[in-house]
Amino acid sequence: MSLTRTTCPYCGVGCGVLAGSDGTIKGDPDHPANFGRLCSKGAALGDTIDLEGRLLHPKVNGADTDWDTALDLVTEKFSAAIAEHGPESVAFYASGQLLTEDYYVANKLMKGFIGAANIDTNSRLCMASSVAGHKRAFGTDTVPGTYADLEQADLVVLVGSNLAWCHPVLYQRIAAAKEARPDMRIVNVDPRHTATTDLADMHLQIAPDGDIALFNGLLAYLVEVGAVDLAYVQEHVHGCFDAVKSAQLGDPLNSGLGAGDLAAFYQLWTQTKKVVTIYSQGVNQSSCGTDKVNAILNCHLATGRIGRPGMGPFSVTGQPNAMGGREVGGLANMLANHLELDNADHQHLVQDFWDSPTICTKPGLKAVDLFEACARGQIKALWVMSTNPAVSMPDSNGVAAAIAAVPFVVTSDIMKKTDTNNLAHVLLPATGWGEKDGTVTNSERRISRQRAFLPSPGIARPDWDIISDVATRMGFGDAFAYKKPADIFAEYVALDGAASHIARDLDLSIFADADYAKLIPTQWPQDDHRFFADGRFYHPDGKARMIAVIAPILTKPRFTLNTGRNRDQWHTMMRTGKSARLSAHLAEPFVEINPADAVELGAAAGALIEVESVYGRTFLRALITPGVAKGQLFAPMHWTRQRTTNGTVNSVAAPLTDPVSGQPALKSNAVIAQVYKAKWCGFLACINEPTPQTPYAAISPTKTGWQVELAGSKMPVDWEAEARRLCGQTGGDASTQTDATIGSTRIAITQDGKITALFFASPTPVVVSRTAIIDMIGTDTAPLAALAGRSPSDRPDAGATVCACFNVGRNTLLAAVTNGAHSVAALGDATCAGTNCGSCKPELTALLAQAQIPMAAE
Ligand SMILES: Nc1nc2c(c(=O)[nH]1)N[C@H]1C(S)=C(S)[C@@H](COP(=O)(O)OP(=O)(O)OC[C@H]3O[C@@H](n4cnc5c(=O)[nH]c(N)nc54)[C@H](O)[C@@H]3O)O[C@H]1N2
Ligand SMILES: Nc1nc2c(c(=O)[nH]1)N[C@H]1C(S)=C(S)[C@@H](COP(=O)(O)OP(=O)(O)OC[C@H]3O[C@@H](n4cnc5c(=O)[nH]c(N)nc54)[C@H](O)[C@@H]3O)O[C@H]1N2
Ligand code: SF4
Ligand SMILES: [Mo]
Repeated sequence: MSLTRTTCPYCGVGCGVLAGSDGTIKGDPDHPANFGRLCSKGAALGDTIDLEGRLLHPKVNGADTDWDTALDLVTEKFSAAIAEHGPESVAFYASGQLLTEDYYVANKLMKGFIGAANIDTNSRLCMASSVAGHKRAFGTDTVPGTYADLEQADLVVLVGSNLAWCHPVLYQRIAAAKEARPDMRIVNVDPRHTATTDLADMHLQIAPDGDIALFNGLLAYLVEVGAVDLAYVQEHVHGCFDAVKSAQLGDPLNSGLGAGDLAAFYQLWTQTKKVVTIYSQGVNQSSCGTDKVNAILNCHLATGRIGRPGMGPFSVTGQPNAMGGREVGGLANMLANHLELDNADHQHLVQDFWDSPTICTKPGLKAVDLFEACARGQIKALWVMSTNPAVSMPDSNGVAAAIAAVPFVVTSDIMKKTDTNNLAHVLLPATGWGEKDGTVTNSERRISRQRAFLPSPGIARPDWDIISDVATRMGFGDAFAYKKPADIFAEYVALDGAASHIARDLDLSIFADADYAKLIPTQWPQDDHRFFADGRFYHPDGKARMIAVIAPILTKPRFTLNTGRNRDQWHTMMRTGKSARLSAHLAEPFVEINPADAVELGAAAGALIEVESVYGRTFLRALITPGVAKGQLFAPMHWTRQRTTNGTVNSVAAPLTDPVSGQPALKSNAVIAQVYKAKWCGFLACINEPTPQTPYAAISPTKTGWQVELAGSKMPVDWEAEARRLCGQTGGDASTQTDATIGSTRIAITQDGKITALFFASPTPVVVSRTAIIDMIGTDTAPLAALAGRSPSDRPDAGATVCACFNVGRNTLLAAVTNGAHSVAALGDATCAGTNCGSCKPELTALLAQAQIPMAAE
């Protein structure tokens, strides 16, 4: 089988992948991001490339149609809206998961040909505060360092980043560096304990949004102990030391940390020259996100610890092409190629280069404002590309209603059924990963190729091609006559050349003569380049700016809902949700809650918690853990209306934004919480895809079909009818067992001697081994034995999946620990767990720690 060299479509680490059309997936040993490593999501890419659920034909109002019909309609509606209401009456909402070529073309059409800047992207929810912070400090949106810096640092500070789960291969590179150099120190700044915390020497369990107080305190400390690099600052930086001296920047104790923790951290930081600060959504997704970024950058600038080996701030990008989107100017307040939207010279340059009839001269609507404009009726035609805002935006029910209010909505997606597609008039089938060609830029500015290794399914077309076709139908054919992605990439590089006289960081000249087909992963401006080593920044005077940022006064609602990610799911699960092995890691939306709060609410383990805000409510399974502090809750963002009833987290998230960047504060939502008093709870495993309508349900695929967790508010009159309705099975035999004393019901449905559904209901959360039940679906286990809920003795219950690559469950691992496997390596030898992608290693470490507590006490 010949393998194609391509790049992983998930996170911003940008790992190289060798992929085959038979689903073979291997880490590319030659790719400088991962040197052959992959994480669980990357390793499971082969599970997600089937055509199940794919959108294969354009649809207009729900019916399949041909491209001409669909695109003529899109063109007519957009053109009519522009003619009647002006260019600002239409909008694109794009994505950091588009390839650079797709993104470039979408931006060009909107800004140069439609003539408005109403193109914003999900990067607004992701990187906008980093972009704004970079620009304020450096004059450009520049990530100064490279991945090698993370390995060369003596101190890595992770702020608001769960690297172990969200950038697993970078995490593994740091973990390996620490193993090789045990003196390396790692500090984790996060209000909760995460898988990343396990690697840290110091966990600063900060109050939500306590970051500015923490880093302002560090800056004050640096001044106090004389650790500021005066020569560097004198030469290269406009400081904010007056503000520091006047103590205007606030009290570090407002970070929520104790004086001892603060002192230990400040000393460590000051004494260690080689410091890298990695930060992510705990910083960006905040109502003071841009200020947080600058509070961090201030400390690096004050000490000249930037742009040198093993030193610097490092904003890790989330999506595979978050960085590429920033380069081509995909946000509503950027132009293209790091050129300024509000600079007349830049406008003219881009307009001349594009030879376009017009050019936008003022910023467009940022994501939250954009959907509010939709709700107000201001947007007459909206095109959503490669993102699922009806789930991923805060106040997602409000956003869904806003989209529904737009007279004409188009989506381009690879999947048929998404929460956003359900609101659109026209669905356009895009080719997905493995089927399309283009480039992506990762967190260290490295441009890599994605290459096709599968045929295009149905009549799906690449995003750049769909957008160019609409541009052509709008009358702009000459400017969009691309035959292939290489043409677009060449134009993007040429625009950079045309702007080379304008002082910017972006420099693509290394790609000027590149052979696109053979392009190897290359950093701009060149490999291993670090910015600012020479102390030259991009403000007109060449100096960086420290910004005096004031720590906010923190309010304390009864509960602060923090949100984020699971190890094995990607955003709204449109791809990872297809994989049974990825879904086995955490199969249900949950909320982490502190034990003291659980007691206060009267929530036992496994209870459903109803979390409510002024925007909506959601039901989440209680995961009681001291890892979250009292008064805080944490829930993952992944579940959609496709996979749950009432389990979507953004239905309660507030659309509050950072005033500078417009990024929503998705990490701290004021909510109230109470136990949801269900009349009954249920668990169903079955072969058919279930269609629950209970107040709470969460569906996920299993290796034998589907599983559903349920909760109902009304006792069904007929349990068998309820079970049959849930799993959509009218035929076959049903065996029912009831236990009147505890009010439980168990039903097995068999067809032709095989078990097709097993249903369990009781007044309290169902206690039954999920893996054992799932394993019995499709087998000829006797119904009564199956209803006993235990694995047949020849198939021991493996427990919840920990290692997704080899499907190793918790019980199997605990058995191996009992049998003497007392290290991660020994567990790997005994069970294979952790020996492929290594993403579960933090959990193996935690499991060993837990399992050995009783032994240590003996
Ligand atoms: N498995 C997986 N990996 C992914 C993704 C995915 O969906 N799944 N998505 C990708 C994308 S697009 C992105 S943007 C990245 C996100 O990667 P990360 O930012 O690492 O992930 P999150 O879980 O969103 O949030 C990180 C942490 O911020 C903490 N936090 C919350 N509030 C605060 C605060 O006030 N201060 C501090 N210091 N910390 C706080 C949270 O507790 C959380 O642990 O992941 C990328 N990688
Ligand atoms: N509460 C909360 N909400 C959050 C976050 C959080 O931490 N907490 N994080 C935010 C962040 S950082 C991000 S990045 C967003 C992500 O949120 P979204 O971008 O909305 O989530 P995805 O599920 O990645 O959506 C991608 C869509 O594109 C489709 N798709 C995949 N490949 C292609 C392709 O090649 N072409 C086209 N046209 N479509 C394709 C997929 O099927 C899917 O429908 O969520 C944000 N929302
Ligand atoms: S770390 Fe995992 S998800 Fe991220 S690029 Fe690498 S393999 Fe893909
Ligand atoms: Mo993101």
